[in-house]
Amino acid sequence: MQLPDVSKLDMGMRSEAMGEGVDAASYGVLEQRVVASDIDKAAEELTHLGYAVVDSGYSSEQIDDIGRMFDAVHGKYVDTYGKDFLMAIDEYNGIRLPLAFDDKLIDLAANRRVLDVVKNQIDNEFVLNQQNGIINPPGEKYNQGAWHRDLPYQHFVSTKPLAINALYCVDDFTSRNGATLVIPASHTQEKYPSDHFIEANATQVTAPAGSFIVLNGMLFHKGGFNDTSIARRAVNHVYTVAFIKQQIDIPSALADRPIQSAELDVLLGYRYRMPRTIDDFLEDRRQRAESASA
Ligand SMILES: O=C(O)CCC(=O)C(=O)O
Repeated sequence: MQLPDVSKLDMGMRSEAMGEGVDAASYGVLEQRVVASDIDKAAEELTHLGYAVVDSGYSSEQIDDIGRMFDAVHGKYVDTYGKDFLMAIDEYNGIRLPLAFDDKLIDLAANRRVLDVVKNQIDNEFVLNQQNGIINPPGEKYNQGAWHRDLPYQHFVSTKPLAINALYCVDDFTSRNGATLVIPASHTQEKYPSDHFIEANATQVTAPAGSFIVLNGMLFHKGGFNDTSIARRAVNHVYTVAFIKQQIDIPSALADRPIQSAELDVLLGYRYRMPRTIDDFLEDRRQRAESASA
């Protein structure tokens, strides 16, 4: 029996994975998790570490299109709400619910690979709670550059995830342009960790444009400092169990326009709107009973 000499473990290297070729020999193991697909791999990482990188499956043309769409939507957003106003409320480096400005961003929120991972993590139906365009400006602080959970002000641990984030990388996420930092496994603890723990364990997640950085919604994370001359752009999605209210009422923001698929009806929250009256509640029950018996 050969035990590692702990005095020789380099404590500064804990965030670096051992990588391929690691000797996986073990003893005393009766059960091992089986990973048969990319979804299983992401699920295992999400469960243990709280984060995983998932490829969107988009072509380079599609990735470039999303980049152009992002800039066009930011332009419309600033025209609609005004640069001075957005700057005054620290909202200039973002876009709230960009899909309300361009339907193609609904497709981004409904990316098949991401939805399959979310389905794996959240039992039962889930809704898109929010979609936010994020701009990490060069050489400046911005509103996502401080540690937070995407269910902020919450200090509990749940046995099953209630929220999963998928941060789409519009641009390459590199250490120089401030790729997202995470505190691994912080979704498993109620409290925000100590400064010591953060310094020793914070990990930067670099990923090419077209990837999604998927997080447990309770994992502490933040954007890094962008030390280049070009903004780093992203689109964050938070998917939650349906009983958590959406950040913005998405069906209202889409002016209640009809949605052509049952999956989007659920995802965008049309199936889970808060009934305003008892009559509305009972009518919703009637419709559910009718579709269940159809
Ligand atoms: O900009 C980033 O990398 C992090 C974004 C973020 O923290 C968020 O959208 O919640």
